[in-house]
Amino acid sequence: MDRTALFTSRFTEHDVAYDPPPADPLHVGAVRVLEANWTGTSTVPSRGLYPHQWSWDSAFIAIGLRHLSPLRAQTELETLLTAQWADGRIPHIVFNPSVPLDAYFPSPDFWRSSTAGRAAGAPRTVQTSGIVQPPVHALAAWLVHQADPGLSRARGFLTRIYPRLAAWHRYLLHRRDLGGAGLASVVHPWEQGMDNSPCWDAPLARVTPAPARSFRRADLDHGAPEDRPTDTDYGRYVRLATEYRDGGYNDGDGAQFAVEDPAFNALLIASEHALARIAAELGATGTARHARAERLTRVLRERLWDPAAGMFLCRDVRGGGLIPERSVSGLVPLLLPDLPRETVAALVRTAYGPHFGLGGATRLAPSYDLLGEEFDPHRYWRGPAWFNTSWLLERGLRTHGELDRADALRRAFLDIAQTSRFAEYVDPFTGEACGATGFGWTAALTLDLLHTRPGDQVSTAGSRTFEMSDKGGDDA
Ligand code: 9WN
Repeated sequence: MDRTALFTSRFTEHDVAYDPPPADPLHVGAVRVLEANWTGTSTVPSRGLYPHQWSWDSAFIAIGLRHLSPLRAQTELETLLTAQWADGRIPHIVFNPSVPLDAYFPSPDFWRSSTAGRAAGAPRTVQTSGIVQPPVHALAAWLVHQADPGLSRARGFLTRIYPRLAAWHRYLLHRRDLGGAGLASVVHPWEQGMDNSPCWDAPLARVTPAPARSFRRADLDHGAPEDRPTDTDYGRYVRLATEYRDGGYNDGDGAQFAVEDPAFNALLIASEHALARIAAELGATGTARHARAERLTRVLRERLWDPAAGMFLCRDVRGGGLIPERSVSGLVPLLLPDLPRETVAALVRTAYGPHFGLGGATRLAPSYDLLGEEFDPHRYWRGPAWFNTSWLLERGLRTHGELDRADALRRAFLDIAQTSRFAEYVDPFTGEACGATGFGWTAALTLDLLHTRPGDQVSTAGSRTFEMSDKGGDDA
């Protein structure tokens, strides 16, 4: 397909925010993936494996899509937010009713959102899951706004979505503060987004798996069993989701799995800064939100920093301690600019040391400790590299002035995105493609990095604390 066709077919000229798009084959390939995965109102992560709308996927996708079509990027987030529950939660999946039930498990008839979720305020018009995913949304909304503020203001984009994003953060900061210290807990491994991480092994060991015959795994229709979670782990995921559903998706003290995760909370803090900027854009003051984000950054350090590991760890709220497993999640807080200088230095040392191998053995950040007993370069979230986490680290490095390292990671990301055909994830040593190809966030974040200049100190994160060159002015 030639470039003109790409931009006159469904991305109309009106959509395109800059003129003209580069004739770079990587750019063209990324656009093609986003075209193929677009449903008319949102973008699927993958046509085969993940044929519905996923929450944090859509936020990452909007961040890339804004370079092509700010209108479509706004629509992506708006579609997701129409599925928000009255208690503020944004569900991790919004189901497409035209996709057959057996295309993905757990399907809408498992979650039963409109009945089991009634008391929690699930929408009646759309079927969703009942759990959540990391809160990248306010960050994405602010970046999308910045791509075309005129269009955003004309459409009342931020005015309409601000109350929904504020309710989302309220839900996480209050209903999900299961540890009582101010951080949000996840109540299911799928909520954190790194489903099969060895960090969950200890808290999951307390969960009795649902019998294998009680459900049918659709993921094995698409992926090799040795790369996917085991049946026992799947049985535990199903048990946890079933109990949450049968309790009416109520967030009391009942959850047997409750974990404070560093990436989930770092993204919440980054999004809280972004929400402060959105408030300021709408004429309110952002001071309280910025202050809260700074306070949460301190709590994150107090609760989850492990000096010996030189990184953040997960806290098992039910088991009562830090989980001694090193996951890439524990490096993601690097994107928080209020971290003390020595914390930043330790995180960079850890990322570039023997456990994660950046700048040496690995090309992109592995999802799990290279030296960990459970490390496997191909099994889901137990070693392979995902593009969204490397993008977050790239942003973090740039935020803290580690420009040479950020540029090298950006280069590796772009090279591997191209050679892997926008894979879902890759072998961290070789860049060999794993899982699905034509993956939504891989293509979208490729576009975002193509729009980043090497040596650029300004992060795209958009909150005051991310925009190094910004002089403030958030309290209009
Ligand atoms: C469960 C869609 C999602 C991602 C997650 C990734 C995987 C689902 C699954 O796919 O999770 O939500 O079936 O394994 O782990 O991060 O959002 O791309």
